[in-house]
Amino acid sequence: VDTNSSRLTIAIQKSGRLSKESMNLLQACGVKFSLHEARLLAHSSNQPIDLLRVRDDDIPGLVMDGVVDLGLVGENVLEEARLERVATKLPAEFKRLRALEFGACRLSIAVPKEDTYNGLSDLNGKRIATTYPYLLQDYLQRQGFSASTAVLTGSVEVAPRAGLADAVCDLVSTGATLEANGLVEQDVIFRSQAQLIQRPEALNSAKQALIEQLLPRLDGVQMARE
Ligand code: PRT
Ligand code: ZN
Repeated sequence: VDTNSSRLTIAIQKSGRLSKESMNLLQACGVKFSLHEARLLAHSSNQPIDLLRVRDDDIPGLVMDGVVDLGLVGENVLEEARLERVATKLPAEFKRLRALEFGACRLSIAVPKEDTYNGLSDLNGKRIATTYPYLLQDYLQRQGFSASTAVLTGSVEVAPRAGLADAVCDLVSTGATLEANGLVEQDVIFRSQAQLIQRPEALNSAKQALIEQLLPRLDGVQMARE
């Protein structure tokens, strides 16, 4: 990827909950693609735009390091990456262009339904399984509590039953997954939706002009969907 070129590079999730809506939104903004499923990079056929299709977890870093110009990613992944990069002294700056109207979910603390729960103080000194240790610890610290974390990148909801943790801090949309695993949602610690972000340094004038042409279209598309 050459970010000095006049082609605008946009990172989107390759396959997952945000992929389809990310592609649909770009297409609705008049950016045409013919996707070869396996390809990392897809060139637009009608605009000087390239799509980089990666795991969602890679998108914040690619934007913050200036490897790509724009990224579409969930606020949860974005804020987790930002906190981690601040803690590890990596570049953590970016520009937020728009909140996007998809990918809505919340990050919540949930406990086994047979456990009584009167608030976060009940988890003091206990262990919480999560994929988002920085968001969780940031929240606990701000609330004045402390708990240890068990970091799992998948199957968080089975951790209490497996004896790995006392509670979970996981993404929820309908609540069906928690319910199916005998967990009760207690505290919402973070609300999320997809975001359009830009790398921190100014772009060359060709790219800047392209963005200024895309944003009003995006606003129009989002307005029409409301
Ligand atoms: O492979 P890659 O790393 O790119 O994908 P991924 O598996 O990490 O992410 P993916 O595709 O599952 O989710 C991408 C983004 O979608 C998340 O980072 C959120 O911003 C957003 N999103 C919205 C969700 C959900 N809703 C959601 N419900 N991400 C995950 N879930 C999971 C949740 O973890 C739990 O397992 O769905 C389950 C709960 O759903 P309900 O409906 O049962 O409550
Ligand atoms: Zn991911």
